[in-house]
Parts: sequence; C-alpha cells; structure tokens
Amino acid sequence: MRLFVAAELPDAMMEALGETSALLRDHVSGRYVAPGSFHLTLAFLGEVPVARVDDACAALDEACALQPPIAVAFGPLGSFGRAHKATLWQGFARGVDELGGLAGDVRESLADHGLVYDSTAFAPHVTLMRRADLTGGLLPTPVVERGVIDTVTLFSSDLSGERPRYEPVHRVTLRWELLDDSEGMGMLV
Ligand code: 2AM
Repeated sequence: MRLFVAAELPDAMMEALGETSALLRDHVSGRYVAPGSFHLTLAFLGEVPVARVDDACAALDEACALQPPIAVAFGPLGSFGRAHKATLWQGFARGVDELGGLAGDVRESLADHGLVYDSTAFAPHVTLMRRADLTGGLLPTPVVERGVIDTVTLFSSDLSGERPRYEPVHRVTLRWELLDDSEGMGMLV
C-alpha cells in the first residue's frame, strides 16, 4: 500500500487554495491537483506492506500525542524543479517552525517503528500543480488565508487511475494542551 502522512487544512484554507488554483489556470499550463486533494505532506513512506500499516498508525498516534494544533497562514507561491516542468506550490508565512517540528516528530516516530520514509528535507508546501510551465513570466498573487491545523492523517495513495486518489487510512486530531500544575501534573484536555 502506498502511504504518506499529511496535515489536512481547514475548510477556509482549502477554499482559498481552490481560488488560487483557479487563478493559476489562466496563467500556467500543467497538471492541476484536484481541489479536494490539497494536503501538506509531512512524510512520504511509499510502498508499505499491509501488515505494517498498523505500525504506521501507531507511529502517527505517538508523534501527535503531545502536539497542539498549529496556527498557520499562507505566504507566497513557490516552485521546485525546472521552469518548464516545475512543481508549483503554496507556501506558508506562519507556522513554518511548528510544522517543521511536527514533521520531525512524525519522521522520528516512523523510524522508531522501523518504517522507512523519503528523508528529503521538509519544506512546508501544498502542491497546486505538477509539470507546470513557468517560462511565461509572473505568477498571480495567491489568495491568502490563515487557520489552524488540527488534523494529521495517514493517507493511502492510488495511482492506478487518471488522477491520484488519496484516501484517509488513519486520522489523528491534535488537541490543545492545558498544563494544570496545581498538582504538579500535566493534564491533556
Ligand atoms: P508533494 O506534497 O510535494 O506534492 C503523495 O504522493 C504526496 O507525497 C504528494 O503530495 C507528494 O509530494 C508527497 N511526496 C513526498 N515525497 C515523495 C516522493 N518521493 N514520491 C512521491 N510523492 C512524494
């Protein structure tokens, strides 16, 4: 089973990404990510034997157990790769360090469970388009939105169809951590 771990974005941010994607269609040719599929990848595992999926779920639970929700805001657009065949993405202006911490914890936990992932350095982004031709010049200004990330999900990825199909396998909800020191003990609510 092809797996990856990603943060899901709140509805208002998904809508903003859809609007930015629609703006891009007038300027750039390439393969657009379907609006319902936008996500922020934290770790890419690739093919994992079905018998190891429970380990991946446990790794995610453990990595997120003490992780509070993360306030984020979109920043500028960015790209990876060559200008005529680029990956075009929405970047973040707020929450970058916290997202980096979460990605690090998720990756460490996967490793503790003996699971292998793509160790390419984490750079928080939401891919909007692949094989984008950026040789035409300026990109439009993205629709800026802010919000709170509180869902981290293990997704399966099915590449057999015309477009990738992502299905949630296991969802973890991040909780605000309240420290109650009256008894010298930390308490999660
Ligand atoms: P992306 O976030 O940059 O688009 C499922 O394939 C998701 O995992 C995609 O969103 C993809 O990248 C991300 N991903 C990260 N590393 C990958 C890799 N080595 N191969 C395929 N997808 C990868």
